Amino acid sequence: MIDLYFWITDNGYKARHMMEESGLEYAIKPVNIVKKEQFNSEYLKISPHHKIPAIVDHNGPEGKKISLCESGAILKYIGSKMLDKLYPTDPLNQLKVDQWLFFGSAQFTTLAQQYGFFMIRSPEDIPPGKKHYDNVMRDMFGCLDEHLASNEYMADHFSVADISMFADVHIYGDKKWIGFNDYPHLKRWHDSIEKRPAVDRAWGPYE
Ligand SMILES: N[C@@H](CCC(=O)N[C@@H](CS)C(=O)NCC(=O)O)C(=O)O
Repeated sequence: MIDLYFWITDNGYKARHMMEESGLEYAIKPVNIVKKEQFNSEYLKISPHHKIPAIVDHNGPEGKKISLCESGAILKYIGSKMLDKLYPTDPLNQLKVDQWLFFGSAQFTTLAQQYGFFMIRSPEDIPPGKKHYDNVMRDMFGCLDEHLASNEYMADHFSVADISMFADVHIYGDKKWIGFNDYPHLKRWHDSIEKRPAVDRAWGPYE
């Protein structure tokens, strides 16, 4: 059994999508970050930098109970439990997946969160911040679109790399934000992933 510490954010949905793809038994433990529950002392032992998502696997390596935070590490860990399905064991394929998995968690989502801050959550209107992150997001959408013009998925097959990117493409691909008009290949990729039953379950109600 795996406990998933979750809230309804891009990173939360990434981890929940991963759990749904894995078929592993898991239970959602909501951590309401609006109510600052991520600062509870028990939770900080699992996620020292007060972030969701995190997991506790009661049957981790060597049967030991482990905890893990950072969405990229969680995707890789759960993918590795799935016997080659979403995180390849072959070293060359692994490199391709790692490149885009790290891009997804270290670059894409981190900057998408800044876009979200300036466009949606900032209490003040800050036009230079909006302009900067709008350019950054369009640059990243363009890079993904170009890659997907000649690749069905981020690596050779559907993998944790795609899961890592999907949540923010899904949120900011909405026409209210960046939209897909200039990114037809990214739209094709997004729409094919959106149809996966695991996505439907992961983005549905959690209680
Ligand atoms: N690099 C981390 C980022 C996680 C993150 O930014 N989590 C946000 C929600 S999406 C959070 O928990 N924020 C609460 C806080 O910063 O206190 C990951 O990929 O898991």
